[in-house]
Amino acid sequence: MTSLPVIQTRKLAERECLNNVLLIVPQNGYYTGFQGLVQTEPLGIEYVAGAVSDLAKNVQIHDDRIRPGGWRDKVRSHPPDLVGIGCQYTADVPVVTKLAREVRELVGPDVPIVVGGHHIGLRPADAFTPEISAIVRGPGEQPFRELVKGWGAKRSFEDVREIWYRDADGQYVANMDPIKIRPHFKYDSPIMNERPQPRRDLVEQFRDDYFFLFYPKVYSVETARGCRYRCSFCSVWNHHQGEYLVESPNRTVAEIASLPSGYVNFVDDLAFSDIDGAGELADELRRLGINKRYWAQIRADNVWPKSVEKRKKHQAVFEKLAEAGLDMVLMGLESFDPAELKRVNKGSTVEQNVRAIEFLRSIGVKIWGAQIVFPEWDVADFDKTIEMNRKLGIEVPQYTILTPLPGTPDYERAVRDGTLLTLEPGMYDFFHSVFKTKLPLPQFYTEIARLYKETGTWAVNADGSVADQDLASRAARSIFRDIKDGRTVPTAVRAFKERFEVLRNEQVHLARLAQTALNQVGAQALDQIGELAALKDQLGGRFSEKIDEIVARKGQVAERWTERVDEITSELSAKAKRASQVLSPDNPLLQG
Ligand code: B12
Ligand code: SF4
Repeated sequence: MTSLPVIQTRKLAERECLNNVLLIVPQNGYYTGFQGLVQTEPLGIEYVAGAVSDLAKNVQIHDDRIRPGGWRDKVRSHPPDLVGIGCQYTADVPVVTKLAREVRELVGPDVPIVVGGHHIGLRPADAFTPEISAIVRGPGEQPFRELVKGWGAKRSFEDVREIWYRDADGQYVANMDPIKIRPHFKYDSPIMNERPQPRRDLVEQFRDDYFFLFYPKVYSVETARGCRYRCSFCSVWNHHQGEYLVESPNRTVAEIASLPSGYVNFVDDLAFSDIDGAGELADELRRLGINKRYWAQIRADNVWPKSVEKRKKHQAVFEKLAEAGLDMVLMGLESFDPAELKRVNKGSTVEQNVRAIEFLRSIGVKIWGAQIVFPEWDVADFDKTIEMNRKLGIEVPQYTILTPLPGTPDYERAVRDGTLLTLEPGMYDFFHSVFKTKLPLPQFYTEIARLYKETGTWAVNADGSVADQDLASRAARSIFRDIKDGRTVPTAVRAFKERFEVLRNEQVHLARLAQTALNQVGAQALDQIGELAALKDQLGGRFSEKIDEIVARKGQVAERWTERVDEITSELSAKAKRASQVLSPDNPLLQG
């Protein structure tokens, strides 16, 4: 038996200073989207727990996505000295602030409630509520450790860096320098190598409910943090202040080898960018005979660099990764239109997208193609996207509406230009448009459902025929192999197919979106009327009467939109019912 590398982590040797720390993963703030397809372990919170394990007698994680309200039992059994809540997604804000209120009621006024995670570090003001005591920015291990120490020693957060905290007067104090983008890229990074191990043991109680697509009980692994690129819609590089740090392949291999699951997903925003390290990782996985399958997020230009020499080298590494078990990659394709790629500062080309897909296909790696739906799109743009996805045979297409996330240049620009329809965090879920759309909103949302319906591995045309027989057979063979090798079971595959229906069903899209979409439809219509009113003077007397009339009918317009959404929702509901009869989950491509 070949020996495994040892994971080198920082030796923690401080004295315990608190009895109980409780960390809570909030329920999901999303209405519809990928949460139905993927529910993975909360790796970020597990790292945070790992960072304070020597400082508290008892650290607990409660995953409220799996057992809503179960944190109350944990509070009662081990009254916490400090509570941490994650706020990863912008859309989670309403859930997190409500949860903080409920926790405050139960724990009383003297227990600090700390919120951390991707979104909240970039727009902390969302958590400036009376119940929340402090907010952590960026990677949480170090600041949270300092928070626990500060509270244990002095009942004070004054000396803790990278946080906002409430002082004695109830004012929020920012204990940090402004975000500074440092283009610091480090492979075999000591910071990464020495970070504590994630406390997976604390979420084992929820493991049966974690899944990734149709793989049950999947484990997540992080090998890198941050990104070297600067896409204008992406908040990752601000969260990490421009750094890109990769751990040693040894640490990754040791961690993977310690996991019991047959499927592992790398959570890195940018995996395998350290191409030599990726090569070593593949070699080690093969040398040790670790037989697992992997999912990772990559860029097309890492598979298809422009220079021929580089391309040869990179592709040789991807071939080795495929042999070592690389199963599927999420590729940030964003668009098949050069102007749109430029607009989002992607830095890769349409040709690279296409060539990378073709190459990966040739070595048996499946594609999860992440694409942006732009608010200016017309029906023809949706048609073009469907055509491209079918032509390229993208197995798992992901279409999300261009959303200016807090902490991105897109957001700053939109705020500056006043182009946002809403600042309501719940609407920043990638399935609502927060920009004005060219198509009327209900039609825009229906078109998005059509994208999902007419593309992808599980794409079945409205008449029940398979959209792409070749793709479907390939997917079926691959699933069959996963079942044979014990990575998944038929019930998990069936459950996934049922959940996937959500994305393809206009009824679900519209019904779930109707409530909130209405506000937007209203806002959009009112906005247009507002613009018209502003034009009044310029247009002169002839039109001014007409405009006055229209403005007076503002309220009625919003009302009519409401009726129209209702009409469309019920029309589609009937259609979806007919479609679902054809699309029985037991009519699988699996038999192929
Ligand atoms: C992997 C990933 C996925 C995977 C999930 C697989 C998985 N294993 O989780 C997939 C592709 C399925 C996915 C889906 C989605 N994702 Co995602 N995803 C990520 C990604 C790349 C990594 C998350 C991760 O595990 N990181 C590794 C851990 C170690 O880091 P961390 O979670 O950030 O935790 C650290 C800190 O945040 C902090 N921290 C975290 N929690 C807490 C709590 C406390 C108390 C404290 C003190 C600190 C703290 O300390 C941690 C350790 O350093 C992030 C990007 C990112 N860098 O965060 C995006 C990201 C979180 N996802 C994002 C989005 C939008 C989505 C989707 C909505 C996409 C879509 N349109 O459907 C869906 C939603 C899924 C859902 N509802 O659950 C956005 C969120 C943006 C936002 N502001 O809302 C991010 C930030 C990427 C981006 N910029 O676009 N995602
Ligand atoms: S979208 Fe991907 S490549 Fe672009 S900055 Fe974000 S993580 Fe990096």
